[in-house]
Amino acid sequence: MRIDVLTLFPEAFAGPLDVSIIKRAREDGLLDLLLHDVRAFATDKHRSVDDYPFGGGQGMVMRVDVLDRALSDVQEHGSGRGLVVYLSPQGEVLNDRLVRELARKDRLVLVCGRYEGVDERFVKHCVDREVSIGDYILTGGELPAMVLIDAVARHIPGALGDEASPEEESFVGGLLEHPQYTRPAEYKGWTVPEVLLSGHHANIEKWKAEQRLERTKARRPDLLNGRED
Ligand code: 4GX
Repeated sequence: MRIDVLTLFPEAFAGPLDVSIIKRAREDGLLDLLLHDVRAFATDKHRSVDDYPFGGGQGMVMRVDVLDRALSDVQEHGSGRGLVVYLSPQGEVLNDRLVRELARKDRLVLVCGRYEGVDERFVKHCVDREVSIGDYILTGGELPAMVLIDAVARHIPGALGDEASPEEESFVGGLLEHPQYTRPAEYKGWTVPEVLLSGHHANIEKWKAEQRLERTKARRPDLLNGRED
């Protein structure tokens, strides 16, 4: 999978995507991540990428012409235009279903906004999906883009290695995970549920299923109401 990111802060992406599973997926050629500096597509002498909002109001808005040039240039390279995703609090909220849908694409182009957002004409004419990572406001779309990249990359076949499969994890059955324990079996008098030490596999599976259901009821009853949000 190829992911292109349009951002004013390409340097923000160094670090989080250079460790662990994502690092290995990139090294193995499963994930081709390309960062593009939007400011490189500014044409005036001040290299301006934003301007005052028509109709007034606080803050600045990212210019449609600069973003459109940046996107067109990126789309001229590589194969296919890719699915263009704009990260914003106005988008549909990211969940496991949407992550899997995006993971099936050959190419994604992620657009990160700063300031008060981007000119709506860019969203209307150039963006395929507007996606939010949750109902809170961040200072830009870079962290949301990194969250999306991380969540999607785990679903690229081979990215988790041979041992793990995303099919065996939380949300696959629409439920939360059961609690996990490891050695030592007792620490400061803190014990592990007896059943997990019993070696009785049928009882263990029954206990895990009960825990998943009870936790979901207690913590995320919304997940039980007809699947998804
Ligand atoms: N999930 N942000 C976008 C710029 C902006 C401001 C106003 C549209 C309207 C966010 C989120 C998020 C911060 C990214 C503001 N865009 N993105 N940015 N939550 O908070 O995705």
